[in-house]
Amino acid sequence: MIQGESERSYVMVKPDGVQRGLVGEIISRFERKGFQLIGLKLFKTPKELAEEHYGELKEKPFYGKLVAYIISGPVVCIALEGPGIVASARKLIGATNPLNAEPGTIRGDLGIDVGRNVVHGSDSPENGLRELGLWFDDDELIQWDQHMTPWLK
Ligand code: FUP
Repeated sequence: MIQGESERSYVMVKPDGVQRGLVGEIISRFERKGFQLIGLKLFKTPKELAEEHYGELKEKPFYGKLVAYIISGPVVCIALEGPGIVASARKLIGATNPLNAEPGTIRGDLGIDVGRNVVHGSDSPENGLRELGLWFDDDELIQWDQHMTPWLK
């Protein structure tokens, strides 16, 4: 994948979020915060990719159900860049279990089920790069300095 100086995170609207019509709401929260979109697509996940993405959780009892859920419908893959993006995106997303997530966070506002928790966000800068490499091809990511419109400078 394309390497840059700034931190990157892989955020994903999970199948429940797509089916419930929450894509715009979720992308909007990251845009309004000020993070830069560098990649975006609606995507039907191959099973092998879902298994690799959640490889660290292979031994967990919920792993099979988790993979089945992620491939149950299209997801929206979101690549974001900005200073401190990984930790900040995790704050905007909220706790893994939506019942424990603070109001004002995406999961806190929009979910009730840990097995249908609407959105994913990378948990470390290293995983941000790893996951972006899994979900995006190099040529799907934008380097904004080359494309930035003058009125935003
Ligand atoms: P998070 O980083 O918040 O996505 O949480 P984890 O990496 O610990 O878990 C990955 C996904 O596994 C969660 F998004 C939801 C699912 N999960 C369950 O289904 N049951 C659990 O008890 C814990 C996590």
